[in-house]
Amino acid sequence: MKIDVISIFPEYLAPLELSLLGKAQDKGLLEINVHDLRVHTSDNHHSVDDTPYGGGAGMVMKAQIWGDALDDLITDGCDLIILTPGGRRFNQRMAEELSTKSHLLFACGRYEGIDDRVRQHYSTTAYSDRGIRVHEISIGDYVLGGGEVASMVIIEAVTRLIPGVLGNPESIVEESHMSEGFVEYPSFTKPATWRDLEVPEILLSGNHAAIAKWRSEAAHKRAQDNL
Ligand code: JCK
Repeated sequence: MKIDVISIFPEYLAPLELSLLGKAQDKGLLEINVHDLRVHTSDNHHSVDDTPYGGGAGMVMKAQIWGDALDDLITDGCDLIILTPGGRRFNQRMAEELSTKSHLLFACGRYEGIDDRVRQHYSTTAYSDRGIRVHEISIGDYVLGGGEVASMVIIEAVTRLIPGVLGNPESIVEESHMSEGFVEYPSFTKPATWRDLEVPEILLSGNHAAIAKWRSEAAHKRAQDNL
């Protein structure tokens, strides 16, 4: 999978080069490239934003600069992901779907976001005929300062589903069964007693059917408590 990320703060995306994802890139399973939006500015001040038509607070990122940046990176069949607080809420199902794609292109805005004509332009048939799909995604109901952290969240959730990127394909299968109605059982490791707290005895029994039943019940109890 190839991933491109465009931002005015490319150094914000530095963690993508580290650890798990760094190794997947060394193995050739993944190629992540981060791009500085400001290389597409032509004025002395390298400005990427301007005041909003219709008035109101804050600034809006200019369509022309984003168009130039995206034109350089967009490919046939790619998925363009625009992070925005009003987008479709990201979930595990969307992560699974995106993990099957060959090229993801992330547009990380700042300020009040990107001139909407950028989304409109890349959503036209000229692009859909080339297999290019545009997604507006939000990672949750809270307001961030920009799309950078959101894109890292999505990249982490998506790339760990690519075969060979995560060490443990068994846990992926387990999670895919979970992805509707999200349930998770509590986990324990040695020692069996810690600060007077005991590991549930059933987990030491070796009775795999009983353990599976206990975990399912514990998971559903926890899911209820989260409502
Ligand atoms: C991308 C700029 C900052 C802040 C204006 C918001 C009413 C618009 C996100 N889950 C998520 N939360 N926030 C983001 C996100 C925020 C972004 C950008 C993603 C680009 N900003 C910003 C405030 C507003 N309003 C509600 C008016 C943008 C994701 N993914």
